[in-house]
Amino acid sequence: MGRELIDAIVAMDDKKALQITQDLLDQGVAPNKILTDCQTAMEEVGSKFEKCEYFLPELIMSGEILKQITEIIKPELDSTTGNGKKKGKIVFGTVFGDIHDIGKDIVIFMLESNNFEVVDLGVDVPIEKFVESIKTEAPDILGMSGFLTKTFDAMKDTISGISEAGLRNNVKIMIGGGTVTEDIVDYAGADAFGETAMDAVTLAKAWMGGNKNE
Ligand code: B12
Repeated sequence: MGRELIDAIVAMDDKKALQITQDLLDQGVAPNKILTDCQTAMEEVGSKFEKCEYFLPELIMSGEILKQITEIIKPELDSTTGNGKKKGKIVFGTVFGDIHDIGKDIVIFMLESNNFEVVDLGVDVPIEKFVESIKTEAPDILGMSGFLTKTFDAMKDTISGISEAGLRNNVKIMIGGGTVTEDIVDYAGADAFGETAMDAVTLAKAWMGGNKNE
């Protein structure tokens, strides 16, 4: 069934992909497993794009399908609901030069579901906006998404800007998204990398002194 979902997304069959998602949820398949299949599908779409088998319209369409799937599974994702005391404040954004927001929005949703307060700066966020928000929002953590190889430099430049403003020790910084890997942590001067939205939650809980398995 997982493969069927992947194939439906890659074939841009939105109706089928949404139906399979609903069927999988009805069968009790974990929403995180569905998300993993979606990431696999997006990698396949991405590689077809690289090989010039797909073009920009397919990237856009796959993004639209994934957004709709996310809406269906959001209510089913694991969360520690409740209006309890917030565990910490996080400023989050996709770095400048980059407008990918699907992964970012899933991470923010998971953080909020796990009782973190998140300020979403959006996409293509200039260095100054990150710096300003650290001053005004005084977050515990800064999260940055980036999906293009060129955004490794945007992450590095943003963190340099934060250091130059004398604010680097005020926040823990986590990075992630599409092409980002563990190696970029040192390159950009961040504190940690996360591969999935759940990794972001685990990191945030660990940094705020919470129990990771809570
Ligand atoms: C959909 C898509 C688009 C859509 C985006 C729609 C949207 N609203 O986001 C559109 C059509 C706009 C787009 C545009 C472009 N795209 Co595009 N896109 C994709 C695609 C197919 C899927 C991305 C996606 O949504 N994945 C699904 C999500 C759920 O997964 P995720 O992003 O990895 O997020 C998860 C984790 O990474 C993690 N995470 C994410 N952020 C963070 C942050 C932290 C702190 C942590 C801990 C974790 C974390 O949690 C998320 C959930 O688990 C990827 C292919 C790929 N393999 O990713 C290409 C891809 C990213 N795009 C690519 C390119 C080249 C482009 C364009 C330059 C194309 C063009 N010629 O115009 C433009 C760039 C525009 C810009 N300036 O940003 C390339 C980048 C190549 C590179 N190495 O730089 C890719 C890799 C495709 C490819 N293989 O060639 N794209």
